[in-house]
Amino acid sequence: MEIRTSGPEQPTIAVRTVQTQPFADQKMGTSGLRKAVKLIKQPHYLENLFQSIFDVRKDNVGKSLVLAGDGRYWNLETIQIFLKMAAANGIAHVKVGQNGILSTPAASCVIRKYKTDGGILLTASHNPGGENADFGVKYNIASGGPAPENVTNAIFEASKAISSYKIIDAPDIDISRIGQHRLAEMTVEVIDSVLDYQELMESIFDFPAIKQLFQTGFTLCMDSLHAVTGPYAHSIFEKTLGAKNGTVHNGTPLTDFGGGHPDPNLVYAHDLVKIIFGDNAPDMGAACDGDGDRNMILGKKFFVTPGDSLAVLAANAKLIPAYKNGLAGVARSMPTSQAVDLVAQKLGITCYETPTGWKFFGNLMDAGKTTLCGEESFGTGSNHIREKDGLWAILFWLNIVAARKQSIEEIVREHWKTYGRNYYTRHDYEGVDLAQADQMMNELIALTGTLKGKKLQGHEVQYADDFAYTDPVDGSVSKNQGVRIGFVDGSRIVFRLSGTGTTGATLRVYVEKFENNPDKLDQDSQECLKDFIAIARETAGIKKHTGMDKPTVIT
Ligand code: VG1
Ligand code: CO
Repeated sequence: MEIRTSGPEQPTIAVRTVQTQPFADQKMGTSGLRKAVKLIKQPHYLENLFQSIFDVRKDNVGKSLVLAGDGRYWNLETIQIFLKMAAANGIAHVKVGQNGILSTPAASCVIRKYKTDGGILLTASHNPGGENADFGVKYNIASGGPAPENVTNAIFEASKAISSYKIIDAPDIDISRIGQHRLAEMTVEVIDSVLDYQELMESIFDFPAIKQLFQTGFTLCMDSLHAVTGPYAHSIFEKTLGAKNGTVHNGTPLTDFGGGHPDPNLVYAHDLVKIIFGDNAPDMGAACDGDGDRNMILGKKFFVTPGDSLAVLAANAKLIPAYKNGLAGVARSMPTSQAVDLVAQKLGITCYETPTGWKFFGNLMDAGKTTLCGEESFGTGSNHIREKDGLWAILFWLNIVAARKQSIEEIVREHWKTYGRNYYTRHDYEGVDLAQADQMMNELIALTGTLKGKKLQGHEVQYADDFAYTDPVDGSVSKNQGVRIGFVDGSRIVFRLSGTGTTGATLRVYVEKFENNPDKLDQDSQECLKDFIAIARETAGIKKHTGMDKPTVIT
């Protein structure tokens, strides 16, 4: 096949078909494919993956795609490979963020706004970046959301059978300047990374009220962790909303995120935590992850758990212009705290419980069944796009604070008084031997059938199962989504293995306990949950299988 470039005087650009061998490990996990950079760099590795995606899409000729990235190491090289392969596969138009920067929520926004046929997101999200760290590829469909399991499974099957890929030989495209370029018959449009996304935020929230809040002296410390949200945060908070210069910390995206873990939690966002719990702390602290879809919310010397955050957003949604008429429903991933369920009950709306991973919310939002969604892993979002959205969550909180004229701590404490408090923690055991981790999960699954009615350290088990989900919209079934043990007193333990790691296995243990005694709303979470943490360790044989006495990360 030959493709002619625009002018008749231009030489024809030949599509080169390159012979290749399949890689056996291109199965996407919870959110895209994540691998160590050194694996991604193997000859033909990314090309095989991209061709598998094009082959599964089938319909490529004349179509348009969005190409996004979080700025990590190997993004720029990958962008050039992808563009040349897109041109060779007949794609007509690719929108790429300037310098390759386009956050995951911004990509979802652009896909939807311009009705493109999907997008490729070059990110390993919260995983560290750099030459000796991780790289990743997410594939989103035309709805703007992550490809569902049937699509990622098909991509995996294609990747195991691939024998060749298509690419054109052409000079690299300059993506540092906004504007249009030609690549054979394809147009490459370099777009402003922030513009479309910021416009969407302005259409959802009461920007004048938030501006007013900053004018009255409210202070925010936003830590972008040297990842993708820096340019967005500078533009939205400092330039548009009038927060003082210096509000945004670590706002320049770096290929290695400054050597840190771009994961917004109390462990990895330690600099922000120090500021928030130090002297002269700002009124609010916030952070986002590598690709901008996660958020952490802090008040002055106060941490808001992701489960509480989701519940507070749901309870206060009517204060936000875009949600003033109420919510269609809410949804949370299974391990996420049940705090939002209580709000849904009071609002008289349905709360859906899905497996871990944002892709499971897509159908619910498309079908108009849910407006807000959230995960315990610092992910919150709504039907404004089809990804979780870190800056959106921060703006939501700012808008609530502006409307209620109360501090973040006051808002959360009032929430607990009304609904009770769901004490919550997640314990991660990282770097576990893969075979041991599988064996532990299998033993747990076998145990589930025997636990009902039994007392574990004095607490009676109400149910125990291996969570399976039937999508209420398309009927698809997802099995083995984690083991849950529920107790008669409403407490809950969940075990599952991570699907985003790149070395060994990571066991996640989620522990939750409900408390509505007004005198017991101010306990330390780890202390309050210690019985159930001990039950979890004992029941799963964590020490035996992992050799670890304590988790590597507690959130
Ligand atoms: C983790 C989180 C999950 C989240 C996923 C992608 O998955 O637990 O809630 O959707 O990361 O987030 P796992 O399988 O490792 O538990 V992101 O911001 O890294 O794309
Ligand atoms: Co992310």
